[in-house]
Amino acid sequence: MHFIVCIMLLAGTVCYTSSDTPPENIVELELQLKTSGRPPLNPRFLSVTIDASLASEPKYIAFLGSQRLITLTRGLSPAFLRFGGTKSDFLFFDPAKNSSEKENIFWKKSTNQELIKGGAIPLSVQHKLQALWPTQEQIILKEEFLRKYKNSTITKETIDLLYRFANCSGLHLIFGLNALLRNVQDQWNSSNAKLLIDYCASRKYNLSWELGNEPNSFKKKSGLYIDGAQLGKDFMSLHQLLSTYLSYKNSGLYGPDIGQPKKQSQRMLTSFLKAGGKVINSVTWHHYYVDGRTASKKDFLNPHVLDSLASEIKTVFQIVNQTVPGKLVWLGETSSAYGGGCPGLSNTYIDGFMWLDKLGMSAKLGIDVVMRQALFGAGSYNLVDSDYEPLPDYWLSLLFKKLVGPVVLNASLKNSKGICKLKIRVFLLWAHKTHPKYRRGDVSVFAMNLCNHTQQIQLPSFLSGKAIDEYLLLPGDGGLFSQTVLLNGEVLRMVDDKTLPTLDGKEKAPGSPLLLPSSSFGFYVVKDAQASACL
Ligand SMILES: *[C@@H]1O[C@H](CO)[C@@H](O)[C@H](O)[C@H]1NC(C)=O
Ligand SMILES: *[C@@H]1O[C@H](CO)[C@@H](O)[C@H](O)[C@H]1NC(C)=O
Ligand SMILES: *[C@@H]1O[C@H](CO)[C@@H](O)[C@H](O)[C@H]1NC(C)=O
Ligand SMILES: *[C@@H]1O[C@H](CO)[C@@H](O)[C@H](O)[C@H]1NC(C)=O
Ligand SMILES: *[C@@H]1O[C@H](CO)[C@@H](O)[C@H](O)[C@H]1NC(C)=O
Ligand SMILES: *[C@@H]1O[C@H](CO)[C@@H](O)[C@H](O)[C@H]1NC(C)=O
Ligand SMILES: CC(=O)N[C@H]1CO[C@H](CO)[C@@H](O)[C@@H]1O
Repeated sequence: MHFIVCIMLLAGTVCYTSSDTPPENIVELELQLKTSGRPPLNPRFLSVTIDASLASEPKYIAFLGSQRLITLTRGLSPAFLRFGGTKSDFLFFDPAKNSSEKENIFWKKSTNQELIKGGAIPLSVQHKLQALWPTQEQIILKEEFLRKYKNSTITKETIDLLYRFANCSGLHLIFGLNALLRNVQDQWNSSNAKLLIDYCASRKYNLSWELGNEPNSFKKKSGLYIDGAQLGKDFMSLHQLLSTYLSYKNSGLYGPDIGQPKKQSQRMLTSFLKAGGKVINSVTWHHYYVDGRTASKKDFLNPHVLDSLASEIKTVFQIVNQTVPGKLVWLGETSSAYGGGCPGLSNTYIDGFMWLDKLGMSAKLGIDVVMRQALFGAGSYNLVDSDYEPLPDYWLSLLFKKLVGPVVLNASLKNSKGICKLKIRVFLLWAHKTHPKYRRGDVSVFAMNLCNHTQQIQLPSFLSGKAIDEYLLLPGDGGLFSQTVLLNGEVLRMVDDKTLPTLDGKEKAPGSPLLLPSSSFGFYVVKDAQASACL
């Protein structure tokens, strides 16, 4: 069959016939309709975190009272909301203290209570918090930089506001308990955790638990060394404590939130899992590609940096396989760059390459949940900035939620070559069967082009008669460093504080070419691909 395809580029129009040798840039995607062998994705596969540093000063937790933030977060439901991070090991719960009274310079005593009851943060309070925030953010980042952490007190209102935020957003809260409260024999002292759990139980809060953050670096952060076997025992005692509550005897318990699996962390993870692995529901570890203080634009576009995740995933699976085979594995905290992210990179369009690649690779390699550090808060790796503006990674996450999963299929590229070989990254999943527009048998493909020229993705011939919805993302003004993103040419933005935009695909006539411009992300839903029939 001969048909003419014309591609309109800024430089002019290029035409070729389908039976000609393909243009040099053509990338043929060989769709293999086989499962990748991994179990279906967790419905909460893409999840988010709030760093515990947001509660360093009690008043800032009121940021979470924003209707706008709740609307944005609800878009990502179902998901987990992990409250944790280094600071969680420096938080002390004081049930007798009223935070609002101490903070009362501009804060009406009743504000928190109103928030908890379902009100939204008053605009005047929000603006005051935002005006104070840059100073607070510097304090938080400095603590991290110096690895010197002050203890902070959290109150019942902290818990209430956090829980209310998760509950209103449709997210399941995971609370990271302080593991650095220790008895003389170095065992975990659970008395403060018990007060906190008592309080949550009294409010009938439904949540899950973690204990400690990156225990491999406790020594650097606090001077205290705790070995993996001891931490395993501590998890056993937390599990024992939870089993005494009707509300929590079946609640989730996740850990040990180990850092990057370098040698020492690998040993710690192994001894932890041997001692306490049987009481956890999933094994959590953390991953960052680069150091936010030194990372460059090149790193964010480097396929070898992206590929480094695969070997770390394999390392963790090997350890899990040898100690607690079959246990689920989560990326319990993860982002592009550690140290709060890389300003100008982690909060712009360019971060999407690391984020989308991580989602695709984690899905392919069997990770059950990926928790993005962070949804909101200090640093530059957040999905939503402190003016409550959703950043490009937010929109990528939203599209992923709406279009992707739960069955992961095997995608691979035939005949990609040259300098672009590693730079076109393609992943394939079953379309979300809960998306109103799509149904079982539809297939989602998502791809990114790190190369500096347009690539064409060609579906195998047996799919050439299928209709396709294309969702093409390109940066807004500012190119790779843009804080906005275009979906099929339109800037994505909220309609109002209560409404997200509808994400519409562009229907492509069967057989029309899929062009993936340089630095773009593409999601394609191939309708009626009959994936189920082929499995
Ligand atoms: C996925 O496809 C690639 C390339 O065709 C192949 O090497 C690999 O074994 C496949 N994986 C699975 C799990 O089928
Ligand atoms: C804290 O506030 C609550 C409600 O406003 C009040 O009942 C309680 O006595 C206060 N506690 C302290 C220690 O002031
Ligand atoms: C645990 O901590 C509490 C509060 O700091 C303290 O009263 C208690 O004695 C500690 N328990 C042990 C066994 O050290
Ligand atoms: C608590 O939340 C989990 C996760 O959403 C859910 O599976 C469970 O049924 C809930 N438990 C109760 C008692 O509502
Ligand atoms: C798990 O370990 C067993 C035996 O040690 C090995 O045969 C199997 O291939 C491993 N599986 C994975 C996923 O590493
Ligand atoms: C694309 O990138 C390669 C190497 O990174 C470079 O050699 C080539 O000149 C670039 N092409 C364009 C059109 O910018
Ligand atoms: C404890 C609590 O506040 N739970 C609420 C969470 O949200 C659902 C509705 O989305 C309510 O029904 C629960 O009461």
